[in-house]
Amino acid sequence: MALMPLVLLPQPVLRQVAQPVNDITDDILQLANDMAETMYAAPGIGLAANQVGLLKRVIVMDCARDDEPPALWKMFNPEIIWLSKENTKMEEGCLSIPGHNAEVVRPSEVHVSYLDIEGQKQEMQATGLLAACVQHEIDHLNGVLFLDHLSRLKRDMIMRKVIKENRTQND
Ligand code: K1U
Ligand code: ZN
Repeated sequence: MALMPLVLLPQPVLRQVAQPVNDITDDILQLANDMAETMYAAPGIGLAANQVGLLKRVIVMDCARDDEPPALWKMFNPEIIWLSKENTKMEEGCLSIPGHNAEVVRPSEVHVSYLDIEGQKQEMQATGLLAACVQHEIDHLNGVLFLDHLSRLKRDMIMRKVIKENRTQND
């Protein structure tokens, strides 16, 4: 297992579309394991391959609370197949935009199809934090960031702060 460096905004890979995984090879399984280790170390509750610089449709998530056993999801080629009409507003963060959380409105419930670690097609249904997280991670695979769900005013405010922080770090 290995920790992978996280890609931060404004790296272009965060705006690119990841490509489907053809086979669940040992290399792809190793990538998912390394991503899970990186997510836990961050710490975070989800991670998409774009965030470690790879354009492959792989995500990992664990939205278990501290008082619950770990619930690690490894998903390959995840696809949203159903979205509820009802929406929920939830605070989101992003490991690629550290320190800039915001409230995001998304469908409250989703159904997702994906390949599991054995290459078998599976479906999951998610509500609450897991629903927000799986949508956030699938967005990453499509080059979409939670900022894109905010008003232009809020998005521009965060972008200005990120640019300022990057300038200060490079001074
Ligand atoms: O994809 C990412 O950038 C990871 C992101 C996922 C996410 C968080 C909140 C709502 C939707 C999606 C994070 O994990 S940010 C860090 C975070 O949420 C967290 C960190 C420590 C403890 C608990 C949560
Ligand atoms: Zn993110």
